[in-house]
Amino acid sequence: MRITHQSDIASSEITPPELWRRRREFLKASAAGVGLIATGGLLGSPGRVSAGETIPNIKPSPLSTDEQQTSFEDITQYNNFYELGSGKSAPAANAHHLKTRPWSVVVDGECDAPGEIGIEDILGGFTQEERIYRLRCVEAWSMVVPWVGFPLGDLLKRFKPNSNARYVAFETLYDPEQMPGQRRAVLDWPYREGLRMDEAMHPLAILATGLYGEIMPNQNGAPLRLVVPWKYGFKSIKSIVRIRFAAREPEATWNMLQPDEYGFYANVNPAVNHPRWSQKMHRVIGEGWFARKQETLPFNGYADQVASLYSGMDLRRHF
Ligand SMILES: Nc1nc2c(c(=O)[nH]1)N[C@H]1C(S)=C(S)[C@@H](COP(=O)(O)O)O[C@H]1N2
Ligand SMILES: [Mo]
Repeated sequence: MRITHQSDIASSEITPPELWRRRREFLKASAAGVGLIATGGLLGSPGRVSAGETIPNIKPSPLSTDEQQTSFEDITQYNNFYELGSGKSAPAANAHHLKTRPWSVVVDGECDAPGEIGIEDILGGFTQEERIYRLRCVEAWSMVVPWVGFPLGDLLKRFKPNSNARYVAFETLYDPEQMPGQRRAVLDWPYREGLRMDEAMHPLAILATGLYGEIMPNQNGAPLRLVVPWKYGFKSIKSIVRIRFAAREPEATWNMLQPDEYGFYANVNPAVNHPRWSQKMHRVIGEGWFARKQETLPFNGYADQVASLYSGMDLRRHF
């Protein structure tokens, strides 16, 4: 696998982190040709893989739930992805605007080996597993998704976080041309999220590259999105282009917008209600609007594995 660390690159080729977004603009403007050749080492090859293609050699994970899986149709037609529109069906309708090849993720901040990794190297360089997790939205609905992905910690370790790295910050692509929702200030773009370092290193936290055995559909956060099964869905940031190790708690989009409604931790917690509705029960997508709601479990059912991360913390205050 090829990870381009900043130290491996001739100094003339190093792109200061604050310029990476502009380089993307440049690449887009210059179409294939010259731009890609000039920065080929940084971005990796523009592969042909796209949504709908099968991901080879997927290993089943013992960390999966055996609950009834939500249909592919519901998972890909009922989405939250404000960059592609604010209704549940808008992301699927606008999915074709998003171009996911070439794609790369910059990893920098408090680490000894900052750099950049292309999506082909992410797909080929980490063992892709099927992890069936329930995704719980703060809006009190859930679905069970057979994700394809790998532990987030496996990728983070390659960039050698240093002892100041207490948090990990994530950013979604900012490109209003591809993301029609970003043409309006619905949210403070780019979408940002963060985890504490120990949460990020927990084996249940994954980076997902697909679902139902196939390359991730755009509306679900292609080509790479976070999935943190013990937290509300808004933590699971989509279409990631930057990961930054940080000393302080990073900004998180919904938390900044409405801090009394969306906490930084956002652990699934039936005992702490959203100010406008209860979090005790939730609707299961696919069971129909009139089906009985399900009881929501602390940490979305993963208390045995993750509750110890929060020992000594007041989870009503740090919701
Ligand atoms: N970049 C980005 N990531 C995002 C969102 C978003 O609007 N933009 N919505 C979040 C919310 S609120 C939820 S519930 C999940 C939904 O994921 P799904 O559409 O794959 O079910 O994505 C999360 N990740
Ligand atoms: Mo959500």
